[in-house]
Amino acid sequence: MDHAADAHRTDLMTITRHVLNEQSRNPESRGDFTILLSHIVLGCKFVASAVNKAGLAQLIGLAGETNGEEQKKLDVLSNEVFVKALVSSGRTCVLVSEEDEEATFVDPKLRGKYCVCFDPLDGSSNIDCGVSIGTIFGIYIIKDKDNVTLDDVLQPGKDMLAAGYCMYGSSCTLVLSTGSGVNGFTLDPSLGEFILTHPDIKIPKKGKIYSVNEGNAKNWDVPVAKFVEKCKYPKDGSPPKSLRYIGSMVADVHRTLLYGGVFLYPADQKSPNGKLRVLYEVFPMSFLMEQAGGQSFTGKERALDLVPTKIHERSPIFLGSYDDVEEIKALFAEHAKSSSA
Ligand code: AFP
Repeated sequence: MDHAADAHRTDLMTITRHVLNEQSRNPESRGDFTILLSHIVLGCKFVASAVNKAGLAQLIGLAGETNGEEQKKLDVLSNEVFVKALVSSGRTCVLVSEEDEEATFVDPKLRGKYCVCFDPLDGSSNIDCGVSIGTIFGIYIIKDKDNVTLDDVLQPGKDMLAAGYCMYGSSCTLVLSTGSGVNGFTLDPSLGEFILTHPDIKIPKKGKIYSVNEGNAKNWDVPVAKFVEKCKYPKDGSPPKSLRYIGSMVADVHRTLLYGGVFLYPADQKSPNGKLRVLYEVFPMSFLMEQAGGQSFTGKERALDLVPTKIHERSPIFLGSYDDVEEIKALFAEHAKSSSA
């Protein structure tokens, strides 16, 4: 009998156990973060289950059957689940959700020290064709929970305490960083627990894939067009890169993290700030990339240095393998130099 394998199977590293281990290294830790995370995990499990049933619900016409109410759209439902889970954790004081125009300030009686920015169901336009979608979140600490204002939310990404995403795909995977590397956990449906399956994820230094919506090429700026041209027709004798684009950020970033390469949603002539949102798309994914050894760039600066001025602000983004992002940075620098000459 293989005792080592057997011990492994009976000694499961669940996400809660993992985070407790990490927190125990901090003598000031009171378990608040672990409690907050367990509420996020609950939201993810709920959404995973709802996403799994989505196709079925439509096919057998569950909509509106029970009490005459319209069946809620999945993104609206997911938002409600996360807001309720986060508020009831007693550990949050302000929430920013992609679904809500305004930030939610938690009732003072239920307040804790954390701010959570999240997109409850990113990529939701892909639901009806069964493509992987996900929840993205970033977590900050607020200095004074009793006097919290919107300014406390508009912090640069580098001040983030933790970030992660949960991908609802062929398996349900939660990727998390609390600032000391990146770990991936897969939901074991028979246990209802996220188990550590991808410890200490490191993105390859250079990748063979680029990921971008090429339908926007007509409006691209010069450095973006040059980069994509280099991917297709490299002049240094290297093989061309493969193009992969799902159109669901969590899925595209997850592949980039595991296989390497670069994901870009640039600014263009039509959308000078790109499409993706700073607080709950750009920052969490940039935090994870840096923690995994990659880079993230806006076309002007390190993405995590950005200081947002509005909660739903957008920013262009280039993230992925260190060397690939370095190449993009060089093209932007070269372009800036030639335009100022
Ligand atoms: P939806 O949530 O509307 O599907 O948008 C998804 C998203 O915000 C992000 O997940 C994708 O990376 C990006 O938009 C795709 O945008 P394009 O459809 O313009 O390529």
